[in-house]
Amino acid sequence: MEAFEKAASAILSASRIVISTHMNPDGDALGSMLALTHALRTLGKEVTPLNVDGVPEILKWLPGAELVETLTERRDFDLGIVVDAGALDRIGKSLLPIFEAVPLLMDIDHHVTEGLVFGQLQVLDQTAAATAELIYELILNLEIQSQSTLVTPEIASCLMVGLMTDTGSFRYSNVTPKVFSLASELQEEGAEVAKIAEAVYENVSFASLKLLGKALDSLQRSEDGRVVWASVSAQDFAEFGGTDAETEGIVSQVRAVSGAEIGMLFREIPGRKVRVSIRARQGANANAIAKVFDGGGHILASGCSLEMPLQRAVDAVVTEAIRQIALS
Ligand SMILES: [Mn+2]
Repeated sequence: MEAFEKAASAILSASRIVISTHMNPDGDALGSMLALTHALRTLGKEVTPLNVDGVPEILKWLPGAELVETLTERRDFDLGIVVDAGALDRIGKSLLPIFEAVPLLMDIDHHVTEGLVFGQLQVLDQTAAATAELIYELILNLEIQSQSTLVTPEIASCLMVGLMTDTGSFRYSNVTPKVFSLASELQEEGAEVAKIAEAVYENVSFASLKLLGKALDSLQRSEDGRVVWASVSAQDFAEFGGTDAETEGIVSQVRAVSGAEIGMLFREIPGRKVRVSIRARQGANANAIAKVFDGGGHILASGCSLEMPLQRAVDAVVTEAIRQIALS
């Protein structure tokens, strides 16, 4: 594919490269950014990996996580690369001026939304399950063009994290034969699957498990069982000292209830508003519910925020969800 070759030669011509990814970074965002950082450093490039929120506790073990900075004073970059971001502004306000100032900007992503594509060079493929898939291909192109060996066990591990997390451990509908081939290659290259899975999935904070308990205790469903929801109150957050990010995964457990077509999690962020995560099963539409409350996302995963007390927010969104699901 021509895009990979063009991207690889632009990288080889650059010497001071700044890389970033979306705020609240996940496994694919950081895994992709760090894999590329390792490869470019091997090529002798000066690389500055940035993330506005830094590395979350659960991903601190990633090889190279300590290299990630939240901001830099430098402005002498000759290439900027943004991976897995969806849109340029998702890298965060404070990093935006750096990337708007680079002479050459590259967008590498598997989220492709018309109108949100940016930069002069793009490596975009919405059929890719993870940005990690595209980074691997790019690194292979860099190997060919530079005639050097770049893929190390560290790079393989970083990419495996992206692949594993963006496919829900190879369970989602984005899993293609290519995903399994890539996983196989990465394991050959030294990615330690069991270690990675343990670090990602069996590494939860005490607070997050307590908050999960609170949420599950609050679990409710509509009369016909098609809408299921749970909530975490500001008081729960205060009691266990957990953060919003530590409740991120709860909503998928809510949707997992048999018969649930819509699963929702309400989080009362202390001193702020009520954040609602909405997940749909195939056939239902989470986005249509979120839109009513000025939110958005995808058909299967969306969200919105409401500025009102928790119980009122629950009542409003649940009523709307039940109304919509009855029509579907
Ligand atoms: Mn991704």
